Amino acid sequence: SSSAPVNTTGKSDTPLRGDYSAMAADYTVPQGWEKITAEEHARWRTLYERQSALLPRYAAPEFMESLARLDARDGVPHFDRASEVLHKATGWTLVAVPGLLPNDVFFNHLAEKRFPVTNWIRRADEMDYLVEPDVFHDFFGHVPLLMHPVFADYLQAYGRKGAEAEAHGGLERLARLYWYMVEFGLINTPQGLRAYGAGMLSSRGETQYCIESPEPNRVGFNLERVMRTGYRIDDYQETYFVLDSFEQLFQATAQDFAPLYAKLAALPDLPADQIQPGDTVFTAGRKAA
Ligand code: HBI
Ligand code: FE
Repeated sequence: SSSAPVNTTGKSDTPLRGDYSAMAADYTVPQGWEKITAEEHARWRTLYERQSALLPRYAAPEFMESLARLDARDGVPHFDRASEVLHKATGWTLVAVPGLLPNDVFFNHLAEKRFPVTNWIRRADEMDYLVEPDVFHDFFGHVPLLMHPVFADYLQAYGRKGAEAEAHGGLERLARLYWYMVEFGLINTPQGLRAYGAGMLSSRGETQYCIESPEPNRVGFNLERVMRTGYRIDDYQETYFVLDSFEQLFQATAQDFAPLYAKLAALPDLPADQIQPGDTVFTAGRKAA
């Protein structure tokens, strides 16, 4: 159903910013790299340098290693050139899109190892926060981990779950899995917790908050717990989930989700600001303590 793109930002009255007029049936568009202005490249460099300064202290090592291989420091990356590097690493390629896509279109791209990257960059007055993902969120936030074989395989497996979720009323649960474990995931390392989620690492404030703040809960990843926990789209997360490894996340998608959706349909949702019995607690947030 390639209907008008659903604005998944949760703000139904916010018109989508991108230009959806010239898109293909799969919502892809030309990137238009040659039309990017020097000012936009400079905005990219500002965002890139600002976030890169935070990575050694806050980011998972796998994220930093992969970002370096993408050679994206000098300006907005040329997606086709980046796709050559990415394809060698994990078989994925990037496709340019005007912005948020309907769930079915988005899932289908992931299932076929194509990552949709928005083809516009935020305005100068949106450097710290913007409602919809732009090229900096999508590329700087998401593409580095697509270079990591296990995480890349997880994301393809996640995409393949899309049709099943649509058929079994599991879309919101699958969206929570993406939100908590692709956008806002933490991973445990010998040096302590580190951020790998795209939503954190493309945001100066949340990169620091997710590791340093006493406010949020930080609890061990558990598939059912994540699928039952609501989330907010317009503020820092109240709970972050922690992986032991990316393998753990990949294994979680190895199972059939249909019986899980049926089981969870009979259980109440869980609030995002509470610790639950059975949680593996890394830190109890200020509210929950
Ligand atoms: N579209 N371009 C784009 N990027 C996303 O990350 C995205 C999307 N559409 C839907 C969506 N994410 C989430 O609702 C997923 O959970 C499906
Ligand atoms: Fe994202």
